[in-house]
Amino acid sequence: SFATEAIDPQGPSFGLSEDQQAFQQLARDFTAKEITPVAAEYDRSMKFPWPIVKSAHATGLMNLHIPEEYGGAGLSVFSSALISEEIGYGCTGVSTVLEANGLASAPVIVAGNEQQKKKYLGRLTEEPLIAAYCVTEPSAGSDVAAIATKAVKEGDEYVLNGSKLWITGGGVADWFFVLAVTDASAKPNKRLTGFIVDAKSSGITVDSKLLNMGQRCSDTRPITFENVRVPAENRLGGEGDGFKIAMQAFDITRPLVGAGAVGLAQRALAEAARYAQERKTFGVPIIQHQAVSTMLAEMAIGAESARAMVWRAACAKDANDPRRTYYASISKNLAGQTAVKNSSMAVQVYGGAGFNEEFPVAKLYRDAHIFTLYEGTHQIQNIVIGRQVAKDFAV
Ligand code: CS8
Ligand code: FAD
Repeated sequence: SFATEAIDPQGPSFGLSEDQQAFQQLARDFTAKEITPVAAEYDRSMKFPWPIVKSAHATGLMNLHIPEEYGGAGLSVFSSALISEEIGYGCTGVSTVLEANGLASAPVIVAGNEQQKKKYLGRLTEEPLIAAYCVTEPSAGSDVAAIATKAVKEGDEYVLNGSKLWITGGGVADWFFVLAVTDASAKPNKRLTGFIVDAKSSGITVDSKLLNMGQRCSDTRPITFENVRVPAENRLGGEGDGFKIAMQAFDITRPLVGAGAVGLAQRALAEAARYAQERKTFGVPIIQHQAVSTMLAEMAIGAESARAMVWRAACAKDANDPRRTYYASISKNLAGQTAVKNSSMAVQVYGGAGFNEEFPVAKLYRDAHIFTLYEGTHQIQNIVIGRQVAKDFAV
């Protein structure tokens, strides 16, 4: 019967190992000391948070999934998610800065040869450097297969021409992962090839930093490649492998982006719950008004369920589960929506103060929306999920 059913110690568990608790605590302490106190000022100044990057690098909170043989932390996606949530709790501008490095290094981890990994992953682990992932273009974001940047082979080099848009870390990067068309006549997902491009290569123009609604310390830029010569040894995998490499990177990073969104959702809950116990109306703290406590309950439901889904997706990737892409999309979608909803409810709980930048929740509200856009929009995650559902229930 149910009552006597043995609990399988190898089965699902939400308990964290000692190591995982230690990573989580390290990130929590780092966030409390080095991120939360300065988050509002970085939001205002829009400066790139170099001091935080350097300190995170020294503390071992960057380059989490780079394998140890290249100097990285060699952490599972699950443990990385624990850390991303903590950092996102302090400031998702900062978590985006740090995660974008993870995104740029993911194609190299997935498809790089030994020499490429040593050189480019090694650089990131030796020094606090930034790398950027250049896929999106002015005329193609969701439809990755439709990008137009070209790479033409000439001898033992490729010549790159084209424009990328919305590139996180674009103005501060040491190297780029660039996706380009190598065979325009091939079927859409065989047209593309991935390259590692040194940022100092001649022919690269990085435009001014874009003024975004939120996450303003993160550096987002347009980048143009004009006759940029890339050594053939910097090609990742074979010609035509680029689309799949770019997608495989998302299997790692979508749960981690989701984790950052959970951090924001949890922060919104914490700020709102504290405020609701201090602010009084009609003679009682507003938390005693059921309409307010219901908002807090909904925020808690959102944060807890999004976290559970992020953990599920991270474990699926770590286990190389064939459904990892599906779970990654569900986690990113749920966590992104939850961040938007929780930050919106936090503004509501604060009343007029929620609309004012002196209080923390206005920033959360502005920072949240990007989670439904970057790393694949809400609608694109639903396409990935919907395709799996159609397969699961094929008639
Ligand atoms: O185009 C795909 C997509 O995901 N679009 C969204 C683009 C996106 O997410 N962009 C994000 C840019 S980076 C960014 O925003 C960074 S933000 C800053 C850092 C943040 C850090 C906090 C799509 C719409 C899902 C699919 O496109 P289609 O053209 O329909 O292709 P498919 O038919 O689905 O697939 C073609 C082939 O590729 C294979 N595939 C697809 N996904 C995967 C994964 N792993 C391995 N292989 C994959 N995940 C698929 O199986 C097809 O293979 P075939 O052999 O052709 O059958
Ligand atoms: P579009 O693709 O033009 O979509 C517009 C709207 O149409 C969206 O609502 C979308 O969901 C919807 N839509 C599109 N196609 C469909 C469909 N088939 N079905 C239903 N709805 C659809 N990119 C990088 O490569 N590297 C980065 O580092 C990076 N960082 C970013 C940082 C920021 C701050 C921002 C804003 C963007 C960043 N991006 C980056 C780009 C981001 O991934 C794209 O903006 C995103 O994938 C959407 O592409 P798009 O903006 O071209 O929108």
